[in-house]
Amino acid sequence: MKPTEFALGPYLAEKRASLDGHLTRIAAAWKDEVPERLAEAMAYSVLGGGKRLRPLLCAAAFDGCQGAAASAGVVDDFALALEMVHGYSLVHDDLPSMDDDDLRRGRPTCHKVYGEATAILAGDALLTEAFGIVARGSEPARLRLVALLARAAGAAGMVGGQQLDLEMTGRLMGQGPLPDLVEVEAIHRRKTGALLAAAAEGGAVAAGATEETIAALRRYGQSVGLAFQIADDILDVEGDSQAMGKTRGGDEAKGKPTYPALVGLEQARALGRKARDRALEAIEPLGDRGAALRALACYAFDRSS
Ligand code: GRG
Repeated sequence: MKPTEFALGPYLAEKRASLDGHLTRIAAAWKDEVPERLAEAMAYSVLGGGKRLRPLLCAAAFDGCQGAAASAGVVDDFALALEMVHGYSLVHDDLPSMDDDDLRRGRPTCHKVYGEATAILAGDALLTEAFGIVARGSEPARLRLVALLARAAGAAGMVGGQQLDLEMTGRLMGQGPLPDLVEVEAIHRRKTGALLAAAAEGGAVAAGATEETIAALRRYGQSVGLAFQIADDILDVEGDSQAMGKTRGGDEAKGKPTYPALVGLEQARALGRKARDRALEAIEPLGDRGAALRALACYAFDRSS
């Protein structure tokens, strides 16, 4: 089956509706237990749209590995946690001390609405709650998923990537030497790729897949992460600001080390296609069961927002 032959739309719609339902219920529970302004800022940050790519990758990996219905609670919790960690990272990334952005998902950023201190706390709370959700059951896979998420989101993963990104941006603004592709890829592998790879790998772990399949899903997720990031860089040059919910050209204005800035648009597209193809190759052994994963790899690169 070719990637385009899979009806991605209905699959995504069903998975998204399920995730949004879980998130809405969790946010409703925050209203009872969490100081009002903090609960609002947390809900604002996870319920305000977004492509939900990480939970979708996780669900598709679980389905592709024929996860059993008995493990559905585990994969649903991991998918929720991924979206909450992602939400936290966006809230903190938008802060004045980081990227200083006013707009996210077509709306004012969390700190613009709730103030900087509450935005920091909302991010902290989302991160912490995410781990609580993965750990809230007794299935053995949950422990491995906690460790997987910690490694992907933590200092050697997303947080480390953000640190390298800040240092590189500062270096470029200070007219320091231009980075090479190896350096840029190292940043993106951590900053964006680690969580996307954990999403695919985690779906396979929740499904109880073999170590060989789990490793294949990890490779798939890493390549999807790279293709996704290259697409993000290209969209920043030629995407539609309204569709993206943020202003085009932000990377260039901030002196970000992007693929088009380094190698030009054509070469960036070629690198993105290569990464997407490596992702498709990694899941070949899944055969027809990998249809949703194949469609998602293509979407990660060919998307318009
Ligand atoms: C602050 C610890 C910390 C980390 C921030 C993810 C991240 C690390 C920063 C986001 C900066 C950015 C715009 C990166 C480019 C790729 C990316 C992660 C875009 C946002 O993710 P999407 O497109 O967002 O999946 P939606 O809104 O669709 O959920």
